[in-house]
Amino acid sequence: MGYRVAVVGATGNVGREILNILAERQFPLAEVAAVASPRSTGDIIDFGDTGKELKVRNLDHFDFEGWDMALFAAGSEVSKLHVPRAAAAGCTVIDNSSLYRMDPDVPLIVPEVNPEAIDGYRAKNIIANPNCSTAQMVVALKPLHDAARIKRVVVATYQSVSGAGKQGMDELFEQSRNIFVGDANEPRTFTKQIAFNVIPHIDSFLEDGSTKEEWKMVVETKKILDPRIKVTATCVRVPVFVGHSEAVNIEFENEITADEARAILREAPGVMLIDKREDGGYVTPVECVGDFATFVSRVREDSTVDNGLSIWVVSDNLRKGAALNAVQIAELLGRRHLQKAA
Ligand code: 11C
Repeated sequence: MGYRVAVVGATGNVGREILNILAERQFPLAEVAAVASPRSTGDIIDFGDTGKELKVRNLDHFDFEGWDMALFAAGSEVSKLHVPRAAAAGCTVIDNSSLYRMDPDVPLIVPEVNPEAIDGYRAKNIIANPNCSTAQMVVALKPLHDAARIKRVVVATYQSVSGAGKQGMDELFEQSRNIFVGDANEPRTFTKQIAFNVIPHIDSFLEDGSTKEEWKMVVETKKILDPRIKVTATCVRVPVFVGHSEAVNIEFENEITADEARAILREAPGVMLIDKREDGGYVTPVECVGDFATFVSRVREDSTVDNGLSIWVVSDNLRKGAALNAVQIAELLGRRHLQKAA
């Protein structure tokens, strides 16, 4: 006995990782469907490294009735069209897009942080998966918040191009090559040259001069962790293929030393502390790729404020930031509500 699970957007960066992770974690499956837009219908894709192949099914004609869960990773426009009909058909949706995240009737879940909030899913039969940069940050913040109450967070992100999909990865690759061979470069996915550059702009601009990516880090952290926490973010795209990094400065209500924070983080669910205070004794994005953990390094006190700490947080944005978190939500949903597994 297992679940019937549909993966929507199965041919994209995140959809492929969802299939890999379902296979890696031996998620109890009765059946898995790879579903995507009509242009991919009939394509054959791997189900992780199980040796099993899946024929891509057409989302426009896919009937969600009888399916236990659908993991959507196809963007807000597709979610807007197809999530309501999947949920109405009795299939619980775990949605990766930003569409439902701030809906008060939709729980926004990071299983290490707010698992109990999943119980609210019944209102709409939808659960939202947070933005990648929020997910990894709240995994690191949660145990520190429990210990010393966070008042304010100042974060600068260093986000990889895979956050912008396969076209973002292709653009970095092509631009790097073009620069080496002397060919011309025209930005397409990004607003400026991304190869050998950094761009302080992710998602659209808001009226106050911040970007939507920065706004998401503020409001999602409040919804998942604690509405009293103040957050200010600067989100930056960097020429890294996979793995988001974050420099996080935290101000606490109560005293907490760097040693105490390290001891707490060492035991925290989902966190891997690598903090040797020597050359190379910290984690960089290339080392986090393919891993499940949120890595924390460079834990140190900030003496410019009362009870301040600075940390460095790195995680695979396609995994903890998207696909892994979605599969962990599916596991949690199974354990708490849809007990069906063998
Ligand atoms: C990026 N964080 O790195 C974005 C990708 O709201 O789910 C994910 C956007 C979202 O570009």
